[in-house]
Amino acid sequence: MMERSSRRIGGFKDHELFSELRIPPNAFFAIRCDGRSFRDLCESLRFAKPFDREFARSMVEASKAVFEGGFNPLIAYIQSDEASFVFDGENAFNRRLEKLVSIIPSLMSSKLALWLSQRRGFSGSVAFDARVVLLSREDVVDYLAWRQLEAWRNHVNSYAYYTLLAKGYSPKKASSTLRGLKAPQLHELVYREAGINLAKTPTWQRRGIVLRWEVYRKVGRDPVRNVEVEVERVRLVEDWQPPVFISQEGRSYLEKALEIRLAKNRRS
Ligand SMILES: Nc1nc2c(ncn2[C@@H]2O[C@H](COP(=O)(O)OP(=O)(O)OP(=O)(O)O)[C@@H](O)[C@H]2O)c(=O)[nH]1
Ligand SMILES: [Mg+2]
Repeated sequence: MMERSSRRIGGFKDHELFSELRIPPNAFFAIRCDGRSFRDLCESLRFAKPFDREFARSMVEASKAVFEGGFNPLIAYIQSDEASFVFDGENAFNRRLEKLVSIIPSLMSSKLALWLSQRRGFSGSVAFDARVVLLSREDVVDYLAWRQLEAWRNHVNSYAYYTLLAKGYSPKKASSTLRGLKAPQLHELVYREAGINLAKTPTWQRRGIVLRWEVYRKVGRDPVRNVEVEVERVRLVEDWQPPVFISQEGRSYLEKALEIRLAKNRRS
């Protein structure tokens, strides 16, 4: 009996069926995290509807925690309660899927909870889910453009929805009224009823927020020759006014940002 149970204990390694699942070595991929029940969270913390700059700030801080937590995304894109981190064959944890989709959202969750606790007196817990999106190098810009299109749709729909609620519509009536309306009609409705021009709202509400790498020059000292030298470094910057990704300008912007990190990865 004793022998039987001790054989059983420690015999579960082969039950860890998914631990060997890995992202293919040369694939690009995105890990997209999405806040769980953030409608309720934002409601309980009284964040402004449909957009609150402080909430967006907290999402940016939570996303930065991934960069600070030992990961090396090429770029991150944030909109609403979601953040996408794009990687090129990231070597962290040997590209093990379970590790990536558990640690990355954990970094976001713990940082967000801490941030909200310090800024809003929040004492609960928060969670992000995470998924992997396999991409080729050529897919990366289109993937980001897809998420940005989602931001734009959400922006128009949310403004229209809250415009109707402010007019006294019930949530159900507001939803049914908006169903089937085309974008120009939604713009018109928001302009007529709330005096808001949806082409003029803050850029981050329409286009989301980017965390990208930037090259900068720094003067350092060459210890061997004992002379001042200019060196190139990269640093992470926040962009609250990104271009429209499907435009030519937007594509070049993303390609340039990706290339900075890819070049650095190739060197190191
Ligand atoms: N008040 C406020 N709410 C926001 C803001 N940004 C995002 N949200 C909320 O976050 C929600 C995100 O959408 P979902 O991810 O579909 O909703 P969820 O409640 O998180 O649901 P699950 O992701 O399915 O768990 C939006 O519907 C809003 O309710 C903001 O700036 N202000
Ligand atoms: Mg969510």
